Amino acid sequence: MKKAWWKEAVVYQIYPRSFMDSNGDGIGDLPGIISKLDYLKELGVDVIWLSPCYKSPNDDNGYDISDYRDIMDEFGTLEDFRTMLEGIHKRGMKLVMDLVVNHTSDEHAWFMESRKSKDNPYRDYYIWRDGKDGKEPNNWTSYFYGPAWEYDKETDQYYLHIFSRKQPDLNWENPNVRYEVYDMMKYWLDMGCDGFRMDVVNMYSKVPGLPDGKPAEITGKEHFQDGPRIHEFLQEMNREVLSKYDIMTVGETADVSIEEALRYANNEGTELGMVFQFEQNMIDNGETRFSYRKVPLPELKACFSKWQRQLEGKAWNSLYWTNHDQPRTVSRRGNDKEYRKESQKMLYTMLMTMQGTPYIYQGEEIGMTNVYFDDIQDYDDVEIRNYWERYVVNGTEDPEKTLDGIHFRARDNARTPMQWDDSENAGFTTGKPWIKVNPNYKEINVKEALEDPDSIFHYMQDLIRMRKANEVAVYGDFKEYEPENEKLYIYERNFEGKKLFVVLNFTEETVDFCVPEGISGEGAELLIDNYKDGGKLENRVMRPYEASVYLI
Ligand code: TEU
Ligand code: CA
Repeated sequence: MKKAWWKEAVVYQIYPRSFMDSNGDGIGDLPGIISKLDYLKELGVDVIWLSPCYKSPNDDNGYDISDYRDIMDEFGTLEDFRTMLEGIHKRGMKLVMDLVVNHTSDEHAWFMESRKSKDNPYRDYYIWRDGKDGKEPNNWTSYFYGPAWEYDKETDQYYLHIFSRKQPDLNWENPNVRYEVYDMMKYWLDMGCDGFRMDVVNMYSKVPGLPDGKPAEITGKEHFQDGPRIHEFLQEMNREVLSKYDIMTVGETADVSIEEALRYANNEGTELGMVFQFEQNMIDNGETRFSYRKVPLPELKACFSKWQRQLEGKAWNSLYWTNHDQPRTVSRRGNDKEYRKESQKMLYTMLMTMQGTPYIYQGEEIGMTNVYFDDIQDYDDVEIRNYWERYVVNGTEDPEKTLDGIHFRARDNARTPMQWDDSENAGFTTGKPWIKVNPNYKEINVKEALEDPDSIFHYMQDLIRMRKANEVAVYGDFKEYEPENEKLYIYERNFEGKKLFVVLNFTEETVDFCVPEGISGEGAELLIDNYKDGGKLENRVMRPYEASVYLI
């Protein structure tokens, strides 16, 4: 197992639009982040992953970039960026940028040129095709619904956009595109950035001929995910850029299989350092995007345990519960009412005691919950808006049922403003926030968490300290007990003669725990537990959402 600083790090993801507003326009910004760097240092995180802050018309909140080398007006200036980067480094932390190069904004200069004429030098920076029988070139559909093609009458052709129509896909077959991207990456790395999170990194390579896909909710995935040249492109990117810097890279690989993940995040370092698997997010899928199912614990455990065991010694896991595209963890996997604190602490005890790099999304450290807006107009996300338009307004879905699905799993659940204190707008802004603050900010906010010795925040600090003090928590192997147990997740980690033993109660019931064969509780040291009076390692009753970690 090769050691690396980014394997031992704990990452904190900031969604800048919702983190902290410094100038009262209701939108988070870089000076706002700068004002909170001491808070992040106090939490104990090592790396900040910053969601896109580049110039953007914000059709997809910054994931539609119109200038890769400058800062979005609403967030501030390049000067502010340099000040923030300096502030991060001065505190011994690192900054990982979000690389979004599967597509640009349609307001990017390259696309403005490309759409001018068929023989424009930038034409094949994008994917243009003639229609077929007066319709789109193939049957692919966008992640944001509707066809994945937009007709452009100027040149009587369609351009591909697997996301919104304002996010035209770049043509990675064109070496000019690839080398422009590599050049831009060096611009940020030479400025001192410490790596990249790579947006939809497994979608750059499309199957030649762009054949029709099997009809599905997102049609065509099989032809643009893990495409024929993706590993060639990433190995080229690695040779041209990544290998020249001591950086962290993590790929967002929607729907990736274990086999593919082992290629993207292999130990030889020929592509990326690690990837985000999506199996854990799809496990509670219903029949449609905004429907869901309750997941029996053995299924959830089987997913995490498989990724632990099958990457061990071959590749490195990312460990996360949520991000800016997922609902809040405590609402999805825990109990966001009477056991909000216990369950969130238990859930993050799991992340901090597995093999991989743990990611804490902003607000998770204080147990922020889903937002449950009753009025669909209160949601902002292009994905939600398009879905509602297509399947409720112009479709047959029952509004109540769809809204219930949105309450459970919509992306905006993670995008409501960070809750700093109990003053108006949770101290996020003195203006009108771009999206409403979760009404529970009066009870759930950083100020009360810092004052409460038993808060999730203080427990998260202890978890991070525990992980840093015990290499077995980082590099240990993974062995599960009682996989069929429907209430407890029990596993051990081993490294250089140390054994970590973890027992997690995923339910609001009291549950009997029996020490497994071969485990001796004698001399086991209780490292951390969310009830702070956890018992010895012996047969005992686990309380609701109780988490206990022992060093043997
Ligand atoms: O997400 C792409 C993606 O495949 C999943 O997150 C998911 O399918 C999508 O969010 C719709 O639910 C990345 C970014 O994380 C996301 O915020 C962007 O909207 C998207 O790419 C396009 O850049
Ligand atoms: Ca602002």
